[in-house]
Amino acid sequence: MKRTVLITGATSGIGEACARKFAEGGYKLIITARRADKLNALKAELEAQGAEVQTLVFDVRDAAAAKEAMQQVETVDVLINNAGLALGLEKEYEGNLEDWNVMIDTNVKGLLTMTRLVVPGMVERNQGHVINIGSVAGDAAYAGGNVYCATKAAVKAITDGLRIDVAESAVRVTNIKPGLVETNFSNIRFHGDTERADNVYKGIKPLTGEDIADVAFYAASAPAHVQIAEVLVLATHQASGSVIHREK
Ligand code: NDP
Ligand code: 8X3
Repeated sequence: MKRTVLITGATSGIGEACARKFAEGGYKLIITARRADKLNALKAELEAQGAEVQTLVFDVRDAAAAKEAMQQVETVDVLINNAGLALGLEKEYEGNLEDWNVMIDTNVKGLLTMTRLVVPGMVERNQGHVINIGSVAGDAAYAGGNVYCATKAAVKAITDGLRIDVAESAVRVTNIKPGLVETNFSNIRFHGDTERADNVYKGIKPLTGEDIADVAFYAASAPAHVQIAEVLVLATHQASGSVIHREK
């Protein structure tokens, strides 16, 4: 029987690349995000290639909406908690309170909501895999990263905590921590300032969503006794969240 992957934030970047990769790998897909038009376009594209795709439109910050949407879901074998964002790069003492709330509510509380909704079924079936998309930003703060870095440090602690709590079961838990990945991430971070967003990737060949999808797919495909607990994936000329070598 086909395995099912549920991917949050599948309308762009890493989540969209995961959808393509897992569809190609023979999974049944449940793709979720807020933008119905983008989800439907991806569904049509993947179904034309023979995949079975269900879409769920909800905001991961809305726990009631997530719960209601999940009532349409039977079994999830792999949950990819990917929906997330950074907003702003201000100094912590000059930051925007609303931006902070959105990041914390999405990256931390949204991920927890999905975990709480999906993992009980995995434990009951003694089978499943949770793949959280953390970040190099969670390893150490960088200038202006403050609250975003904190949310990704929280993702690390939440992932490690879940791994401990399901250790008696066959459920596997993975934290993938990418460095610079060229997606819509920086456009969102800089509130649509495309020039500033483009500068993030100047002078370095960044990772792509596909690079991260490959790692997620590998983790999900490893033999059942192998748990890829954590993976830090950086572009070759990036050494940490703040050390990036750029060609002039
Ligand atoms: P994108 O902006 O390209 O994609 C973000 C996705 O998240 C979109 O599909 C968006 O869908 C979804 N999303 C955002 N907020 C919500 C919400 N409240 N509810 C539901 N879905 C939401 O960025 P990336 O692909 O780069 O980011 C994906 C993940 O990877 C994030 O967690 C990010 O922190 C992490 N990451 C990114 C890195 C990078 O350099 N790009 C590096 C390390 C980690 P929609 O708007 O349709 O709801
Ligand atoms: C996204 C990567 O380095 O911009 O998590 O924080 S970074």
